[in-house]
Amino acid sequence: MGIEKTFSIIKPNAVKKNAIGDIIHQFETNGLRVAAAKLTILSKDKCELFYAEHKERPFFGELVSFMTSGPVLLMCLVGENAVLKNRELMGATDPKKAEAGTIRAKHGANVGENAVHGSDSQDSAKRELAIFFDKHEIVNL
Ligand code: FUP
Repeated sequence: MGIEKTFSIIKPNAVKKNAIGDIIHQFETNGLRVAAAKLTILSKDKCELFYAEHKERPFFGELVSFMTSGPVLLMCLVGENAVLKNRELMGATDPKKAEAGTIRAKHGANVGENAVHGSDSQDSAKRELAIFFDKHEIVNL
């Protein structure tokens, strides 16, 4: 609780459909601020490190191949209760099960191409931010 940082990715399918602005608008109108941002294409190595907990899952290969298939927007979001707030705004992992109005309901294509990633805890946020950002790249707001 309190002011937190969380890690967010706008995934290749959402970048491709030109939804970056709409997704950031959802964050900004719901109390989250962008404290760092990078548009990049993930390397296979970094992507596998990032998703290491899913290594043994049957969808791992497909997940890495999708996440490295085009540009993504990596962000640090800051705000009150940011980890949970971001998860609420994203909606359920499977866009078909995500509540209407959530980012995944609006921009997700299927459970793999689900438009956004958001850290699931403060510990994950710290680990994930450290993979993609140097400390000095995250501004104090
Ligand atoms: P979430 O925390 O909502 O991103 O969901 P998970 O950590 O369970 O899943 C991580 C990523 O694995 C999802 F974004 C998409 C992918 N995934 C699949 O491709 N197939 C599945 O059946 C489950 C997850």
